[in-house]
Amino acid sequence: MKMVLRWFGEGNDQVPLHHMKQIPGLEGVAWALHDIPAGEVWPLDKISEIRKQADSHGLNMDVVESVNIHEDIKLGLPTRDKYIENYRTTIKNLASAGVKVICYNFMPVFDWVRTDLYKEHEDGSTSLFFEKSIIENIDPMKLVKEISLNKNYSMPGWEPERLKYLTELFKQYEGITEEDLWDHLQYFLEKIIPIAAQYDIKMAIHPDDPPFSVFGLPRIMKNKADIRRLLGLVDNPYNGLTLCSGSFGVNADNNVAEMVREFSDRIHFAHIRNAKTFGNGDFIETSHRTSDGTIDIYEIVKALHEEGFTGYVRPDHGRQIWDEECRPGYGFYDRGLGIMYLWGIWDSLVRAGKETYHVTN
Ligand code: CS2
Ligand code: MN
Repeated sequence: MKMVLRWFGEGNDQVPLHHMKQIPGLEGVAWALHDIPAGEVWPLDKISEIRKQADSHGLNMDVVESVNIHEDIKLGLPTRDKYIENYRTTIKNLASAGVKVICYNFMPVFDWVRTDLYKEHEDGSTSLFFEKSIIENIDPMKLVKEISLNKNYSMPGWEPERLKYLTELFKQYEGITEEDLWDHLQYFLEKIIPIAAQYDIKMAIHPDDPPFSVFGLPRIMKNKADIRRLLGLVDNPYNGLTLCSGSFGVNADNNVAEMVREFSDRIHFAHIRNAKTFGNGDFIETSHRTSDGTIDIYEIVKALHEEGFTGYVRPDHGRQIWDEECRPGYGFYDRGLGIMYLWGIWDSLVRAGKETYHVTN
């Protein structure tokens, strides 16, 4: 596996690249042009600026997270063709900088959803928390205010430009079913995958987070059946998956290690994190360690290892520890610890494999 870390860009990330580079085994950053609104072309000069910054620290920029999809594409509006054309141009531009994987998601209106960004654990650390009964009863506008107000940092997926027209957006989604969303995804992929293949960039859809409908909006990337359907929409290796353990894993019916085994050849990027579920739809994000949460991180890494996974991996969200000032979910310290936990599992599997090899040969 090739280890990368999410980076929000110079001046927008609390962690400088030279600190990231000090993490053992870190090869690159998962980056994005966060100031370009969804639907617009990513300009070549801005991309080559990132190239220079990454190069000067010996980090690759192979993975982009995310090139966001304009809502008109998800809604299937006639204006979608213009935005799809822009997306194709962005793919070509990214290819010129050597990008290999584009992570994206197809969630209407919101990306990830939580009810508390600073839920305190017994040890005083904090992390993202989801309480189902709150979501069922809260006005989305109120949640948006809470999430975007108390921050010094913009939250990925909750960008102000995206949320400005929230009421109108909700209206537009009235009557849009999951089947409609599938049709719109297919339309998009049929136009995007050929160009992605031509430019050797793998498309990797991120699952719905959490993996069920919120605020009555349709969501279609929730489980194994959905992944099978996605891969069949355009049956091409360039149409693949971001396997996010924390998104799929909070539904007890999703066995993430099994997903790895079934879909390994179409997993281009993996997000690995743990969460503790409470059986009623609530969950809290924890350290990456298997025994701290409900998701079996060891089994997932083992499955990746056994499948000979050579794609990109990043630790996903972490807790906020040691009084770090950071974007909730994106503490550097806990993600760094997460990386070392993942390497610990991986290295011992590699070593055990070699030792078995020696014994039998
Ligand atoms: C990420 C997602 O921060 C997170 O929850 O895992 O926001 C992810 O970046 C997007 O859904 C990918 O498009
Ligand atoms: Mn993720």
